[in-house]
Amino acid sequence: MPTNFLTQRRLARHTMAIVLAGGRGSRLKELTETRAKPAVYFGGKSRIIDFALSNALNSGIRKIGVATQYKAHSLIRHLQRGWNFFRAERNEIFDILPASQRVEEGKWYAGTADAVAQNIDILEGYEADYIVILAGDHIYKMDYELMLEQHVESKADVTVGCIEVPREEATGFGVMKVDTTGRIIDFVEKPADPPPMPDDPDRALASMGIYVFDRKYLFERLLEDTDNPESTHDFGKDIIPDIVRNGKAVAHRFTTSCVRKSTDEEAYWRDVGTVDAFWQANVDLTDFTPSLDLYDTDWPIWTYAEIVPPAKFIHDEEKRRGTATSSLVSGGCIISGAGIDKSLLFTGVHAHSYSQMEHVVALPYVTINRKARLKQVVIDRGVTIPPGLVVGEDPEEDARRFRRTEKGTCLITQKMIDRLEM
Ligand code: ADQ
Ligand code: ADP
Repeated sequence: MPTNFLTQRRLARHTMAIVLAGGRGSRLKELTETRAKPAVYFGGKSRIIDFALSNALNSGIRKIGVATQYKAHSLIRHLQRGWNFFRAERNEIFDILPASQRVEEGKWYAGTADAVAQNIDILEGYEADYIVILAGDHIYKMDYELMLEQHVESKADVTVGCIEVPREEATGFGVMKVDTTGRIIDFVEKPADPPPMPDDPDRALASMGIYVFDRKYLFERLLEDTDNPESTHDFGKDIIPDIVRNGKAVAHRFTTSCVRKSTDEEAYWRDVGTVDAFWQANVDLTDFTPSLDLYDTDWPIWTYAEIVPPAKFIHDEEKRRGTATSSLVSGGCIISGAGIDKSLLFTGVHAHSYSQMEHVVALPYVTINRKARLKQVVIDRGVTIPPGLVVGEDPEEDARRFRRTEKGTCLITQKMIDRLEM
């Protein structure tokens, strides 16, 4: 098949994306107490799932299903508000596929493969030739067209997106060995002792949980898997290892070149699955040149955003300057006589006079009252920080009052604040 722009466009047009967004994300602690991980806020304006969805859209895919299960309310509301512009008249589909016991009473989605299998009848109606399976919980920009093209050229049964990671981090991933042609010859899900890359003992090749299949092949495999009592009905644990053993699985390496004209310096892919990783990835955006470029007009990240007034910075009555340096400040924020550095403020944050913040990630509609001093914290949506609260200076005190990680990040929720005041 010739590899030209037109061919690729045609592949994307005949492809559906299924975004798996039902997982728990329990390592994000109270941030996922009421919302699924894909619905967690990221980067000042977006939610985590917006990255996978924007990648699909920017790659030319116009048929998308999102499988939801755990604590889906805020996720579904976000999708309805932000992703409702697909039109059946243009042969476009955007479906929310909640676990709804469609196949059998009492049967929720058992694993990721089951989340797709239970919707086969709906997905048949999409009339797509190829299926891209995506996770709704990673931050990255990737052109899936290039992966589709490789899939078709290599005549693989499955093409698995993969990236090099430090070997000690690979225990949380599916880890593969590939031959010189890129064919996967071994795949182990979450190995205790990950096999290293042949040329580097400190690195391993990890699955990104992104898979391309021919639709017909996948649905046949899923129906077989549904009938298999030994299977846990999971892509990483069952489907992929089985194809590696009995079929043809090929690795697609994610590198910078995957996004055309991108200014990103490295292949950026983050699982913001812990409070530390979440805090770090958000604070990284305040760097001089962050590895993730959110200002790239060639690869926009679409989201639902409220219409709010511009951010406002005020000298207060005592002539204290409201300033934010090396920071991202969203619309609707009011910084009044407060000093903010290397922080990321989502929509509608109000910081009052004499408050100081450094390395703070404040989710929408947080209020920081006078004289509060905060360092290395994540503040959940809608929290009111009381006047004079100090966080980030006394580790023991912080650990008693808030969710403090070993690396020193504090997560603050309204419940924790209410407990302080009792
Ligand atoms: P995990 O990180 O363990 O491994 P998993 O829990 O399988 O990921 O979740 C993958 C995606 O599916 C997530 O977006 C999650 O929200 C969603 N999901 C989980 N259970 C679901 C369910 N029952 N219904 C709907 N959606 C569900 C996987 C692969 C590894 C790979 C990593 C990369 O198994 O091989 O390395 O992803 O992060
Ligand atoms: P402080 O930061 O000193 O505690 P406030 O935040 O209450 O005080 O008010 C300081 C200034 O912030 C006000 O004088 C006003 O300019 C601005 N401000 C507060 N609320 C609003 C608002 N809703 N719209 C526009 N400006 C506001």
